[in-house]
Amino acid sequence: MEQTDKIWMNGELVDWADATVHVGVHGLHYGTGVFEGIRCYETPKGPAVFRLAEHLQRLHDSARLLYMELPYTVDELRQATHDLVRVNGLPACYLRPIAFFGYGSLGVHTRGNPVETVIMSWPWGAYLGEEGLRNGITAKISSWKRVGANVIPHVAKATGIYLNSMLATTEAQRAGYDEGIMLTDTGTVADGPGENIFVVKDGRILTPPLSTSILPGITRDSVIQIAHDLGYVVEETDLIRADLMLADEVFMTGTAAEVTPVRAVDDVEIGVGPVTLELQQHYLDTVNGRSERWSHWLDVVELAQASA
Ligand code: PPE
Repeated sequence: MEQTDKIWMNGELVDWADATVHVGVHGLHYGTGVFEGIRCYETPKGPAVFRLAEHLQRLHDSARLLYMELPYTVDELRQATHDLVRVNGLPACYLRPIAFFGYGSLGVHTRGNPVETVIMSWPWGAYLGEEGLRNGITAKISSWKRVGANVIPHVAKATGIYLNSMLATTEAQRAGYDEGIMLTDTGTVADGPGENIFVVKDGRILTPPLSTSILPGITRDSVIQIAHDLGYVVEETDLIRADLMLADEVFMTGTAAEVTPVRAVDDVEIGVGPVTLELQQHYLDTVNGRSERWSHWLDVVELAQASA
């Protein structure tokens, strides 16, 4: 991670090196936190954060599912994000809001622990590599199942859930693949460790429904809307492993991964297809401010405004 100047922490902009906590914080011991991954892009209008309010609303929803009360409203966090982007002066960056139960008492109950709220920002390139973005990645069906809806609420982007993702991605990479794909307990396709999954078959675009233990991805939602607007039929439907292998195209979406083609699943070559590349182009044109069609998703940061 590339160090930047400031980190927003509990209402203040502090130096990168000073944004520290005690080893006794609850979130470290039990994974009791919620977070977001957001990208700010360099656009002709200045730095613009993609669907910032939606990401911050999801942070609030995640907190609610963990019985956690966030001390800041969506609007306060939006202002904080703008301040951070301004003060760090990066044309483009990845933003990582995180809220977790802090230092107070241990024991799995969260009672007595304050909620710490932090936003970090740093430059983050292509998640699955520039080469992956262009020519596609390889994926392996993970032997680790996606956490079920009644295990941990998968709708929450909760830090503890990411042990599930860490196992899947580590297993896949140790076996020589770029990424893992997780199935549910009943064997339908869920999502990647940090991405949602789409299949293109006979001109239609298919993706697992929200009930399939997936994170309700904001990139997923954006790509569905873009595809609809371009005239594609998009179906949210259960997919099985064979649907991936027999697909015309497979791709993954995520804030970090953007729209990344999957060129092979379990060593079955699928290749990179035209629908994926068309959606990827529209997505990248939108986030980088090169296209007006979906420009309402960009939250432009006014650089002239003084920091709060
Ligand atoms: N599923 C999972 C499990 C997931 O973590 C992400 C985001 C998505 C789907 C896509 O969601 P969205 O970003 O709203 O389109 N993963 C974030 C964190 C990745 C990481 O390694 O950290 C991200 O892409 O920022």
